[in-house]
Formats: sequence, structure tokens, C-alpha cells
Amino acid sequence: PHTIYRKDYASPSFFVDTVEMGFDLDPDATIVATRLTMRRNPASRGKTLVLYGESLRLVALRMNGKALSKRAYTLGHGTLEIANPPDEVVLEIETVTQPSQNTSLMGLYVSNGNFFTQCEAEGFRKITFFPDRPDVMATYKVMLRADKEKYPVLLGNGNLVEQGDLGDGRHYAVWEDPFRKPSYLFALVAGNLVCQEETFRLQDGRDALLQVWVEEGNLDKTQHAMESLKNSIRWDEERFGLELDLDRFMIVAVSDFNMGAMENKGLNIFNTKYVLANPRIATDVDFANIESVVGHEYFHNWTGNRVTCRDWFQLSLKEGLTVFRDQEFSADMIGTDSGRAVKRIEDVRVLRQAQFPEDAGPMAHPVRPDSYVEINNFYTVTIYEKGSEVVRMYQTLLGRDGFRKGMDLYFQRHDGQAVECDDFRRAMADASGRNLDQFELWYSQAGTPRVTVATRYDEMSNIYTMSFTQSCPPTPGQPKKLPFHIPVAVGLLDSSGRDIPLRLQKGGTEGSSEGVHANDPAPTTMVLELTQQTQTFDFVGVLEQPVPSLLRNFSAPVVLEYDYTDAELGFLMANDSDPFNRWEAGQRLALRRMLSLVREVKQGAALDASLLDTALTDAFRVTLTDTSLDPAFRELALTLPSESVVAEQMEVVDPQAIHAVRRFLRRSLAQALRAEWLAAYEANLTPGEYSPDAESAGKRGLKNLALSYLLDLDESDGHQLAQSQYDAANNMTDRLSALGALVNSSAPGREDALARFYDEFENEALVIDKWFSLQAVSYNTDVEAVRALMRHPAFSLKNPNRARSLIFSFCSGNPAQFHAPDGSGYAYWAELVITLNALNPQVAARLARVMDRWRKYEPALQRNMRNALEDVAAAKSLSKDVLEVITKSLA
Ligand code: HT7
Ligand code: ZN
Repeated sequence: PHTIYRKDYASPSFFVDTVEMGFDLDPDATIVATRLTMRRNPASRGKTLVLYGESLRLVALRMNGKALSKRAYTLGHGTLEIANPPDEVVLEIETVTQPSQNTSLMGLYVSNGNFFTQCEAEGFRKITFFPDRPDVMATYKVMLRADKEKYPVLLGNGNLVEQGDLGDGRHYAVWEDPFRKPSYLFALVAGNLVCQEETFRLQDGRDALLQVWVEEGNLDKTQHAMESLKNSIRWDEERFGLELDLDRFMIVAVSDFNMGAMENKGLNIFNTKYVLANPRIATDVDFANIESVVGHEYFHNWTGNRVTCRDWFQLSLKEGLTVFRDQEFSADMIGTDSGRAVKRIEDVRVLRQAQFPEDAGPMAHPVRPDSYVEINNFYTVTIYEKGSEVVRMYQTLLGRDGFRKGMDLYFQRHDGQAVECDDFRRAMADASGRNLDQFELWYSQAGTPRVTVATRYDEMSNIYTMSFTQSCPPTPGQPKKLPFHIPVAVGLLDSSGRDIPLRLQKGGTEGSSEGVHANDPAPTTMVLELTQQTQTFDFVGVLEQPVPSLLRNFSAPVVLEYDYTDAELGFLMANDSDPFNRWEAGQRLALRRMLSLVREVKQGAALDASLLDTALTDAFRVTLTDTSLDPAFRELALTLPSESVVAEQMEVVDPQAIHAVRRFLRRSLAQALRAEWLAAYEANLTPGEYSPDAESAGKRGLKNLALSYLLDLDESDGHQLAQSQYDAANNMTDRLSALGALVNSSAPGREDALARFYDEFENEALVIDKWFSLQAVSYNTDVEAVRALMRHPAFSLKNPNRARSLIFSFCSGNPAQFHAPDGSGYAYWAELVITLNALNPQVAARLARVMDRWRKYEPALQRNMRNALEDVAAAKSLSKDVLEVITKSLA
């Protein structure tokens, strides 16, 4: 496959100033007339004019008023080139597309009879021929024409400037976007939709019209998205001084969508999953996700749209920064310190669960990649989540005020431009006066750095020494790494569990702590800056041997290794003033036990109580019964590391052993703490009307965790508890948790509950997704059961949400069954990758990535995995998307 390199970047040969478009919308043949005013880029004298186009029928082409003969242009594979054009060009293009046949969901397509577009990254070229690259920014004026009855609503970017009747049963609307934008932010929607709308007063006194558009019958599910939008607008004004620049801002929900949502200028298009919610159909997690995704897309208006990317290698410039902003927004919306910590823990869990494995696998790439085959494969957890961690480190190094100054300078310099990650770093450096040259390595080097810590206490001098050594494993194309600039936030605890004031030996490498001045009392958390391979810090005036609290609040995306004793971990779990590290200590302890149990199992030991000591149970008991702790925090602290997190820690992965150990440990904890789980269950009921606020959601989270532990005992008391919760539930969180617990047990009512659930929610697509997904991840579901579910009339491969709910949930969320020793899971995976490839390459390529870490598995499994990968590689007509993933996996 053809690889594109960052080093080959060349500016476009022509710029586009204005784009005018006319659409005659018809599902089987939409006619698109485009008029581009273009001018030569002075830096590219003599070069041909290059436009991109895919799956288009070219009907007419005129340059400066004259039809171009076939000899005057060349139609290549995905390109249209005009040689020797004049410096100023008006190009008129007429193309035809077939939206009803477009199953890729890129470009213009039909979903439930309505028209939608998706242009990021390279979908605009499926609508018309265009220099479809983000550094070509233009203003757009668009006329939409369509049958009035079938498509009463016609939406575009920017402002509605005209609308009316065309007389023949058709109507039109004209939309004008005053802001220059790259083509990937173009959007249109046409169909039979309804909206909830409100006017909202902006900080500068202007009124903006806010709308949430959905299919008829869903208006009772838009309130939360609307509230989230208003909160997002207010938050960006207050935290970053950034205002909404349009008079109208629209969100539209679509049920066929490849990703979560899309930030098209003024016309955000969302997967229904991230818009529609009410207590009947949505869980607490859904409510929180909607708030975060609505925020994310809204925040892109400045970080992505007003300042955009020069090329797709810079994708994290907008995505990492915008994820950071949405994470901060969600944390501020919770408002409490413990709520912030809970949000931080959840975000780090995602990073560890998904990004660390990516960074250690065949698709590992830097936050700013050097090459790609298919850009759609680079919308990754590295670009998004690690990218956000990189942005967060600026804030950790510069402090909140310093970071804000950097952001202000970034917008002052680059508003209206398409820029690079380096421009962002430069703004941060220039605004703070700090040298951030070495920080560049976070963008250019892939892999998760390892930081090993050794400590020494000298009671004669009262000096406590911390020595840090950093390294980074090799990744594809990068065998050797240079040391990173790593902020490590640390604290020291005395024997009573209190923080010790920190003072560094003068003359050593300096540490910093946000906003600390010379006369302030010594801080209790200090940010040490690692810049070399090994570095030592001496803390003075330490009157007793302390317990170190390292990498507080997860101040850098690294693996931190320190040889804690079990007792120290228990102590940190109970006492650390940094809630992140309290959670972390519990996870370290649990992981240690799980890994040692897996070793035992592999040596033939039977899993019984004799293999367990009381350290973990005691630590869990303390947390479970400490009612001064936020329930949401307790839920996280009492959740064992997932099977995939344990797998990542192992040289050779045995998924069956890991699964057996995790279940055994859960059952042991359920048994040992049965009374405490029951008490926590009773104490965290949330009677009365449902509210998705963080406090109530936290209580439900802990209560439902308790329920799931109790059900692991698989006894009739537990079955009854789950059954009555299911029957009495007034919200989807409680209902789904009860159902999930029942389905994983041998409760007699499990089949009946599943059937009743289906009947009750048959018409709610998002809930039926949950129904498929819950079964896909159940302990009892094997590949045959998944195949049977695929034959259910409600199943469809064409709808990405539905495909993900069953196939992805099984392949990535049910490791013990997916990795069945006979290879049946892998054969199923290969078959589905090949089938999906023909329908929707993006969805297929995501599924292909499930096999990324195949080389880590036991030899027998590896052989079957390789066979499955080779079967896919040998399939005909593979898309670039799938080919890139499979080729890199097998390399
Ligand atoms: N910026 C958006 C990316 C996106 C996308 C990319 C490829 C194919 C389909 C897509 N849908 C949305 C989403 C975001 O980060 O906000
Ligand atoms: Zn984004």
C-alpha cells in the first residue's frame, strides 16, 4: 500500500477563496454543482492544479467560463489534474453521486431516509472534486434543493440566508458560512427532523439560537444534550475566554455514524448514542458521555475550526487539545475535589486500558505520526488520549495561569490559520518564557516511557533521596529513544499518614510547584522535572523514614515502577492525600495478587482459599466501609484491574488463566465481605425521582458494584436481589446492572428477564444495542451464541452501533470466550473483518485492530491468530484501511 510521509509535506498549488455549491438532493442521483474561485499559491509557480475526487461521476467541467475538453485535464486514481492553469481560476464542476448506495458513511449518505454528510478526514472528495486538504480554507455558500414533503428540513453550515418554494413540490434553502474553513468541516443535513430550540444569551450580550435536531418521536430525549451545550458554551467563556462566534449552533443526531460525533462548523452531527437520553433509555454513563461529547464538539469550534491543522499528521493538535478541554469541562461540571479525582481516574483507566497497549503494539505511532497509509486509521487513542496527556503536562509544568497565557497567545497568533503541533508548543514556551525544546519528543517519539524510582533515607542528615531512571521501549521504526521531559508530582507521607512539607536540597535539580513563592510554607506536592536518563533529588529536613507518593494525579503518561511493600500500599490506600494515588495503591496491590495467582494457576495450582492472604481483603474492607469516601471513588477503588490490563503486564498471555483468576478473586472478595457488600448496597439506594448528577450516579455505581459482587456468589439471595432491582427499577442504570448481573449468573429468571427487556425496548435502537452488548460480554456467551444473535431480526451489519454492540463487544470485551483454544473466535473475527470490509472499511479496520497484540499470546493461540490474520490478508479487494492494519500486524 502507498505510504504518505510527513516529511513530504508541500503547500497546495492553489488556494480556494470562495466555494459556491448547489445540491439537487436525490438518494439515487444527487447532482452537485460547484463553483470555486481559486488563486495560485505564489510558492508553487508552474505546478498543476490538483483536485481530489472519489466515487464521483463527472458531468461537466468549466474553467474561467469555458468548458474544458478531455485533453485539458487528467482523471487519475482519485485525482483530477489541470496542467498549466492561469494564476486565477474560476472552476465550475458538476458531479453526480449516489447517496443511497453509500455504506461507507463518508461523504453524502442516507440514514433512515434522511441525508447526512461526514467529511473528516477526506470525505468531501466524495461530494465534489476539490483540493480536499485542511490547509485550503475558504468561505462557503450552499443552496440545498429537495422534495419538500420528504425533506422538509434543509440544514447547512453557518447562517440561513434564504429559503423558499421551487413550485414543483420542491423547496430550497441557502446557507452561508462567514468563516473560512477547510473542506473537512463542510456539512449538510436534509430530511424529516424535529428540533428542541432555545435562545441563549452569550457573555458579550448577543443571543444565539441553539437547536438539537432528531427524528420524530425522540424529542423527549434532547433535554440533556441541550443542557450540556449551554454548559459548554458558558464554560469556554469562563475558563478560556472563548465565545461562540455564530448566531446559530445546531446539533443533529443520526443513527448511522462511524464515530462519536463531528464538529462541522455550526452544524455538529452526532451519533444518536451521544445525544439521546432520558432516564428510561440511558444509563448514568450515557448521560456523562453525552455531556463530554457535546462539550468536545463544541470546544472544537476554537480548537480545530478557528485554528485548524496544517495537515493530518497534526491531528492531535486539535484532538489532544480538545480532549483535554472536554476532560477539564467534565471535571469542573462535577465541581467537587473528589469528583475531579474520580474523573481523572476514569480518564487514566482509559489510557492504560487502550493507549498503553497501542503504544506497545504493531500500530504504535507518535502523537504526531511520521507516516500513514490511511488517515482514518489514525483517529487513535494515542492521538486523542495520549495527546490530551501531553497537553495536560503543559498545564502541570506551567500552572493553570501559565497554560491560559499560552492558550491566549496561540489564538492571538493563529486565529484563522492551519498550523502545526510545534506552533502550539511555541506559544506555550513564548508565553511562559520556558524552554520547551525537549518537550518536542512527546510528539515525535512513540512508546510509553518507564520511570524507575529508588529511594534512600539517611537518618543522620534527615535527607531523603529519590533517584529516577527513565527509558522507553523500542517501537516500529524507532529502535532508540532520547530522554523525555517528564513532570513527576511527588509527596512524602509521615508515619501518621500526613503530608511532609517538601524542601529540596539547594543546588540540586530544581522542582517546581504551582504558584509557590519564596515565603510560602513548603509545599506538600512538588513537581520534579526529569530531563535526563537518571536524576537524583534530595529532600532535606525529613525527620523520619517517609512513604513516597509518586506521580501524583498521574502527572505524566508513563509507567512508574517502585518497589512498594504490601504494607506501604495498604498505608497509601488509606492515607494518601492525593486521591489518585490512593486508588493507584489499591490497583497495584490487586494487580500484584492477580499476577501471582496467574503464575500459580499456570503451575497447576487449584484456585482455592489457601492461595489468598488477607492483605487485599483487609484493604478492600477499609475502603468499602469508609463512608467518608465518595461512593464513586469507592466504586473505582473496589473494581479489580480488567483482564486486558492484567494481560498487558504479562510476557506471555494466557487469557483463560487470567479470567479464572479474576473471577476467583471476585468471588473470594464477595464471600469475605458479603455483609459489607450488602450494607453498601442498602446504604446507597437512590429512592425517588432519577437524576444523573454525579453524586447520585456515584451511589448507583457503588450499589451496582456491590450487586455484581454478590451475584458472583451465584446464590438464590443474590438472584432475588437482582430480580427485584430489575422489577422495581425506574431508570436504565439500575435495570441494566440488574440484568447484567442476572445474565452472568445461573439465576432461573435470566432468560425471562432478557426476553422481557427486549419486548419493552424493541423500538429503542440504543437500548437494543445494550441488549446485544450485554449478551456479547457475558461469561456464558461463546462464538456459537454470537452467531445465533447475528441471526436475530434486529441485528444488522450496516449499522455501526449495532455491529459494534455485538461483534466488537464480543471480540474485545469477552477475552475468555474470544480466545477459545480451538481458534473459533479468531475464525469468526476473520470472517467478519472480510464481510465488513466490503460494507464499511472504517468499521472493518477498527475490528481488525482487535488482533494487534497477537504476538503476546501463548504459542498455540498465536498460531491460530496468525492463520486468521493471513486469511484476512489473502482476501480480495481489501480496503487501504484494513490492509494497513493487517500488514502492520503481520510485519
Ligand atoms: N473530529 C471528529 C472525527 C470524526 C471522524 C473521522 C473519520 C471518520 C468519521 C469521523 N467522524 C468524526 C470527531 C471528533 O474528534 O470530534
Ligand atoms: Zn475531536
